[in-house]
Amino acid sequence: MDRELALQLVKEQLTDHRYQHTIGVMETAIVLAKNYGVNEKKAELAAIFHDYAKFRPKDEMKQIILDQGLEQNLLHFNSELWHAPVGAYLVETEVGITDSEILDAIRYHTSGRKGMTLLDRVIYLADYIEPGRHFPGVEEVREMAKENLDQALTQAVKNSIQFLMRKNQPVYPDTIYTYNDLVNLRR
Ligand code: DGI
Ligand code: FE
Ligand code: FE
Ligand code: FE
Repeated sequence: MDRELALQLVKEQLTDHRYQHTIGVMETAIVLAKNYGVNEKKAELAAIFHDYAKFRPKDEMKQIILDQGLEQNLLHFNSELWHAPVGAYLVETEVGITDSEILDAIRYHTSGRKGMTLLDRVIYLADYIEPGRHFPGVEEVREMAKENLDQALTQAVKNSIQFLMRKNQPVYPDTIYTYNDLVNLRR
């Protein structure tokens, strides 16, 4: 699928603000993919569709998680997590993308997972550092991302967990597994 059609399909699903974020993730993901030897076309498509389900009603997402046998434990955590796995499902069934690497990068873009592929890493990080993001610590991660993908990713995951903990929010298990896996990797 070419970029123009993909962007057209996702634009209908998003607010203008979220569409601008998506463009930022796409551009960032392509730079990271070039830099770290990841398939640029897959990075482009995964980035374009990563937030495809962001504005689906909660009830619809919940029903998909139940009916399609997605990870049921998601239902016990913040519904903000649901758009990633539900997005992977909808991008396959509504858009017709079947590439499992692209679908996985969408599925794990919010939590990460143990054993993230290079494409998963590029999309997670691009989502975190795209130019429209402004929060404490993002500039440090942007700098790291130029030199070392895993160092930048580890910092991003650490920041995210610390952010959740400061707000007394539960941390989804995959998010913790991602952190542990990255820290073990560097030993
Ligand atoms: O969809 P985006 O806003 O571009 O970004 P995202 O998909 O990375 O994150 C969406 C939201 O999910 C964000 O507001 C923080 C939240 N989140 C991420 N990891 C966890 C989480 N919430 C909980 N409770 N636990 C997590 O592990
Ligand atoms: Fe997201
Ligand atoms: Fe993210
Ligand atoms: Fe996003």
